Amino acid sequence: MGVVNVTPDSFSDGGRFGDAEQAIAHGLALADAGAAVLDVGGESTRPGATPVDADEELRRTQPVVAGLVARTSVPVSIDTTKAGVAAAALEAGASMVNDVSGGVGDSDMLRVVADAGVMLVVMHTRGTPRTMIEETNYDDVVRDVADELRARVDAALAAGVRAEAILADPGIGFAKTAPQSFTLLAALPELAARVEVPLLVGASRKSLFKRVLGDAPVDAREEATLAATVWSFTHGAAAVRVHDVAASARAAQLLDTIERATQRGMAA
Ligand code: PMM
Repeated sequence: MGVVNVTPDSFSDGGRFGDAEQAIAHGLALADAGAAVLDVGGESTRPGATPVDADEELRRTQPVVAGLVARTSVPVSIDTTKAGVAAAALEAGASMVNDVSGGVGDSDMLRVVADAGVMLVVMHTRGTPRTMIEETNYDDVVRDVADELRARVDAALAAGVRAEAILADPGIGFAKTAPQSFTLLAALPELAARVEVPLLVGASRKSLFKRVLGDAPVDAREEATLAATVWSFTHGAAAVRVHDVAASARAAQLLDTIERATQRGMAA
């Protein structure tokens, strides 16, 4: 999944793609680089970020969703917690909703997704981007995140979303300290087994890498992101959400080749 942020305050691309045409061009480049899905988002979820209203989010995302749907066959996802923004994007041809609130942020969201029959990403978080820094008390972070995520999956199923249409995301950096995020990455196989739907992992350029890289600039987090991609794909994740699609897509291609050779080796 390639990230197409259309926000003036996103920490990772600093609003460089704030203009719709630039965002569309960026999305098309990610599609060329091998993205399987393009994830368009108009509200920053950075810790402490100020919320934007639905009108502003629509103004940012709608032209980009429509432009990408018109110009590429790669499926488009809308990264939003608002049912109205999701509905408008689906109307414009998006085929996936990525909800970082896991369907909790807007009581109409799960119904909108179920009615449209599209794919849904339910991500684990607690509170809102403003409050999540305070919400990191877990008895056992792996078990608690798995249980809370599974509850979100069950709510989506109860609303009529098909099981095959759901991806679950542990929410790296959302209501988690850096050590908790690393613990979740370490426990991906256990999470996948507990949650029982395919996992998506979004670690790209996140601040947890500061722990390892010190104060290196954001661009230097790409190597760490690639390591997280390889780790995720070899430990039970079905998908990753990244800014630099080319590197992760090449790594995925290599992993597929090794996997096929392993299977041939076992069959021989
Ligand atoms: N992270 C961000 C935004 N949306 N969606 C999912 N499913 N998973 C994530 O980890 C996630 C997300 C924040 O990162 P960005 O500002 O770099 O897009």
